[in-house]
Amino acid sequence: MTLSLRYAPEVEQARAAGDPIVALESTIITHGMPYPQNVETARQVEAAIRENGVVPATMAIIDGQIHIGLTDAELDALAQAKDVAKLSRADIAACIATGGTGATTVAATMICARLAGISVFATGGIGGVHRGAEETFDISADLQELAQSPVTVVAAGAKAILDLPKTLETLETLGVPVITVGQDAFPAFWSRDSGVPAPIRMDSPTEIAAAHQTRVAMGLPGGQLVANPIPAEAEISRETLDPVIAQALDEAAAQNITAKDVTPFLLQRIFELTEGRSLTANITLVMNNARLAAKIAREMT
Ligand code: PSU
Ligand code: MN
Repeated sequence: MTLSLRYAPEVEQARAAGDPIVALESTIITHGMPYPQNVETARQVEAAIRENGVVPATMAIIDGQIHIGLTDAELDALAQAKDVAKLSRADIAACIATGGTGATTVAATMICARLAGISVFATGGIGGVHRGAEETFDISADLQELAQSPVTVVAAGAKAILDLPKTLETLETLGVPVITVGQDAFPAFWSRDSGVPAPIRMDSPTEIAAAHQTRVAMGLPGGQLVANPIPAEAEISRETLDPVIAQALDEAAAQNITAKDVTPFLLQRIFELTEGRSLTANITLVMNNARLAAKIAREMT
């Protein structure tokens, strides 16, 4: 059988012209932010990529079709839809085969990007090893995907809802380069410094693009995680967030939230408990990642 990919018009044009493209995920829209800030942010992120001379391609599965880039109407419909499936590596093929609709996580977006030949992807934060994983075995499929699909993923690190040292250990075991930008410490999403050192530091998009292309030339499978710290003026300190995260984790345990529901539940509770401050920071860091991803994509073409 052959897979049919449905390209948005501007993505189709960019492909024909050999222009750079940056992939974007859709779970951040459906499960990561409330409406209408989710669609407003998605539009701003796409605009920031275009301003840098690059074409954005937001991924989603709609009625069983892999969409590489969404029209504005599709983006809006997805942002307003209720009970959209959250698709990772394990569920994306079943959704396509049964004609379903769903949003792509980091892992599923990397799979779509690979199919479309797109090498750079911007998002907010990646999934990782959850706190208490030694009991629950809850480790995001995003980590395995980074070991398999040749996509450079630009994120603001990983949230402190995760176990960051275990996340970095797992990435090392999987052979995934973790590159911080402009500092030595691994960033913790809303905070610039997680207190954990990162393995590699690079200060320019040129170096990051070269590192990606070197892996490809060597035949090494998998991508890279680029950890780009949130801009200082938007950061929320760890002291402010630690009790909020602790409360959200306690509530998740008390309410027996498990599996795919854990990350969306925690994000929603942290949004509520910070009275929206976490969302403002989230929007700023995604925009910052989009701009860096666009620069890396330009270096690769
Ligand atoms: N982390 C965030 N924001 C998000 C997500 C993670 O800071 O929106 C989403 C991404 O789509 C990521 C997914 O791929 O959650 C990870 O889910 P899980 O932990 O269930 O693998
Ligand atoms: Mn999980």
